[in-house]
Amino acid sequence: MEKTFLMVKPDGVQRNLIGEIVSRFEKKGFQLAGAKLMTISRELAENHYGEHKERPFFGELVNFITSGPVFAMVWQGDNVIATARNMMGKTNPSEAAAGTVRGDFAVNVSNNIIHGSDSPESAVREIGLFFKEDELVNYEKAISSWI
Ligand code: 3AN
Repeated sequence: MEKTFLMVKPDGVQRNLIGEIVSRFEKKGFQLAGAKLMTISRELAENHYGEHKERPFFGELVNFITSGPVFAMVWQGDNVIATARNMMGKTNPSEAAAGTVRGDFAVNVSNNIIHGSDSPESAVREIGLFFKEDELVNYEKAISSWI
């Protein structure tokens, strides 16, 4: 089953949005396969955001993501990578549609509440960066055949 990496960023944790965000993905019908509250080291942050190394906001991005705890998650389900991106909304919250996480809760592109893998390749890479194999749980849900 397809898996993606989602993370409530420090602003989302500070604003008590973990439950709201988890609830949205649960209600949609996706299955939580792993989760942990953690503080990201600079090394992990620089690795995770490696593709943005040359961008002018890279330093700010690393400072922000290491500034406080994040809630890292792995979710699974049909088309979860693309669907989760839709549920997150556009990177810039001022362009994110109402009903999306960023559209409903964020105003600033630097503090946009949630991260989600943008492709199957980044999902595999990011899950591997944040989770050990034995931290992911596979379990049957009786409801899974209904959605
Ligand atoms: P997304 O998180 O929607 O995949 P990316 O991968 O383009 O967006 O950017 C990664 C993160 O970098 C964003 N979540 C956002 O926090 C930050 N970011 C993107 N563009 C800017 C910008 N112009 N100024 C400041 N931060 C930015």
